[in-house]
Amino acid sequence: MSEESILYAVSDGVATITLNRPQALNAFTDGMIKGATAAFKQAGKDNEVRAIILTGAGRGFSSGQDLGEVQERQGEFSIGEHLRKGYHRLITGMMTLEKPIIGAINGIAAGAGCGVALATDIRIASDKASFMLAFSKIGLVPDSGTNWFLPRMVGYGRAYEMAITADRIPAEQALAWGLVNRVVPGDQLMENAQAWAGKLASGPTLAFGLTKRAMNRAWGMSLAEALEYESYLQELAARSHDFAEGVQAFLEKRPAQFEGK
Ligand code: T3D
Repeated sequence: MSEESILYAVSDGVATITLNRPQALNAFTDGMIKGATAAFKQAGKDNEVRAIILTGAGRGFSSGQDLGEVQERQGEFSIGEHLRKGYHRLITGMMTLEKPIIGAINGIAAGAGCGVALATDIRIASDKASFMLAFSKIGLVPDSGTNWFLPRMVGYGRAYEMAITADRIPAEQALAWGLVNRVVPGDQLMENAQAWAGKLASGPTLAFGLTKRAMNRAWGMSLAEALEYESYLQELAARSHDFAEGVQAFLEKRPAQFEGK
C-alpha cells in the first residue's frame, strides 16, 4: 500500500493488514482510514487471498480517531461527513467482503478502533487486549458501527454501560461477554491468528463468504425471509467446485481439497 501507516502482506492465501502508527496506539488519521479501506478492497479482489488478519503494531490495536488531527481541523468541518466518507466506507467494506476476517486484537481497541475491531468476523485477543468506548470521555456519542455491533453482541445493558462509563473491558471479560472468540498469551497471538487464518484459507471460501452475507442480512429479516434467502444462497453454493469436491471427498473417505470456488 502507498500509505505506510497501513501494512499489507500476503502469504499462503492469507492477507495480513497491520495498523501501523504504534507511537499513537494506531490512532486513525484520514490517510490511514483510506489506506485500510483500500487494503480490504485489494484483499477482496485478489483471488489468491482466502482469509484476512487485521491487527495493530505495537502495544495498541487502535485508539480510534487521531485527536491531534481533530484539533487541527479548520473552518466548517462536518464530523458527519468525515464519518460517512471515512469510517463508514471502511466498515461497510469489511462487512461486505465475502472472505473471513480475523481480528487479532493485540492491545486496546478504543473509540473507532473498537468499531473496526468489532467489524472483523471472528476475534482472537491477546491477554493484554481491552475494549473501550472512549467516545463519552470526549463528549461524543459512539460511532463507527459500535451502536449496531455492541448491543447485538453483549446486550443493551452492557453496551450502554460501556458507552457511558468508557471503562476498559479486559480480554477475559470480553471473552465472557462474547466480544472475542479466544484469548491467548500476547506473545502467541500472531502465531495463533496465522494458524487459524491458514486453516480458513484452505476452506470453501465461497461458502464462507455467502455464510457471512446470510448471517449479516438475517439480522434485518423475518424468519420467512431468512429461510428464503438461505435457499437462494444455497443454490449458489451448490454450483461451486467446492460442493462437488466436498461430497466426493466424503464418499471417498479422504480430506476435501477445496479451491475456494
Ligand atoms: O472526529 C471524528 O472523525 C469522529 C470520529 C470519532 C471516532 C473516535 O474514535 S472518538 C474517540 C477517540 N479516541 C479516544 O478518545 C481515546 C484517546 N486515548 C486514550 O484515552 C488513551 O490513550 C487509551 C485509553 C486508548 C490508552 O491509554 P494508555 O495510558 O495506555 O496510553 P497513552 O499514554 O494515553 O497513549 C500513548 C500515546 O498515544 C500518547 O502519546 P505520547 O504522550 O506518548 O506522545 C497518546 O497521546 C497517544 N494517543 C493515544 N490515543 C490517541 C493518541 N494520539 C492521538 N489520538 C488518539 N486517539
